[in-house]
Amino acid sequence: MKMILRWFPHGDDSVPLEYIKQVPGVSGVATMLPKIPVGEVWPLEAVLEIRDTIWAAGLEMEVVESVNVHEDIKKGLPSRDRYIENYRTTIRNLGQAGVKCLCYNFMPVLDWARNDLAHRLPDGSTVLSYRDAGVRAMNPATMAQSMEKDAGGYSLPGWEPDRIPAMAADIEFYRNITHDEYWNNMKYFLDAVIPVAEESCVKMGIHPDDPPWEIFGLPKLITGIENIRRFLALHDVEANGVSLCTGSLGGNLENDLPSIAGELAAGGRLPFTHLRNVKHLSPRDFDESAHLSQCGDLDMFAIIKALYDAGFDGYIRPDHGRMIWGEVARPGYGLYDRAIGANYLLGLWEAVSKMS
Ligand code: DNO
Repeated sequence: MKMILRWFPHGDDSVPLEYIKQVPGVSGVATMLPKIPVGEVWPLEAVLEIRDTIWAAGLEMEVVESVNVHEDIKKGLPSRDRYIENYRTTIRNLGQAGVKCLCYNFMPVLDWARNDLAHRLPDGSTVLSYRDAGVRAMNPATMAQSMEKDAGGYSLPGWEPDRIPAMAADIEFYRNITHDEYWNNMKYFLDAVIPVAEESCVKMGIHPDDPPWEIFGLPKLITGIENIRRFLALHDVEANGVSLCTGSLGGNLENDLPSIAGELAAGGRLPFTHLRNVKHLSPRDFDESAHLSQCGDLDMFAIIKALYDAGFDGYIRPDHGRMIWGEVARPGYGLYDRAIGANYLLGLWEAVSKMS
């Protein structure tokens, strides 16, 4: 198991690599190339340049996150083949640079949805929160405006400004797509990219849908274990895996996270996990919380134990942290609370490993 943190390049992160290096037990970062438009190739030189920057700080770059899938692929349009070819080239380039895990998602239009990125908790910290009625009163454009207001000038992955104008038309488009058609579009993509991932020694890990239920009438596929099994069966090889995000799947209290984590890790289909806790106010209303079990609804000890017992040997990153101690950073991605979270999770891992 390796503990990593997410880091955004090109000066778009308040947290320097040198500070991440000082977090005990953290071996590397998950990064991305945000300046490359969705659908275009991540050129080898650009990937190597960012890898060298990360290496110079004494950290590893074995994981990339948010190699986003062009909407035409998800929609199944004839133009998808060009974008799929680009994706295959990107995977080869990443493999050549030593990347071992690629985290992506197949969510239509939206990457993740929250209606408040700076919800204040009684202790004065702020967190990302989801209120179902609030979300349903919005449309993607108003949600984007509200997010931008809270984002402190940082880009939000999946909510890049150039994506916003097309969102309303895209949502309309998906109203005419059935779930089976959407599964077929996903399979068409996997058929083309998974063999390249295998050749390139890159494990693909799909990120679950966040929240794990339908909003704005959009089809959601990666919402629970039944659908995850269906997804894995589309290509029954290790390179076709999951980036298990406990905070995303944990939005639905019916998802049994320790059991899902154990099943995926035991099957060798779990290259990456995002560990985050959530605290529900009702089944469809929740706040992201500090990572500790006592702060949310998820039992982090049970999740870590399930991973350990199943022989998990992938990457863990503490997902979104709270904003504390006056830190000013991209919502969810400050240093302080993620560093606390990483060391809490490492502590659980050490305890479980020594008890076993
Ligand atoms: C949210 C992140 C997601 C994730 C993408 C991967 O905070 O976990 O944006 O990186 O869904 O494609």
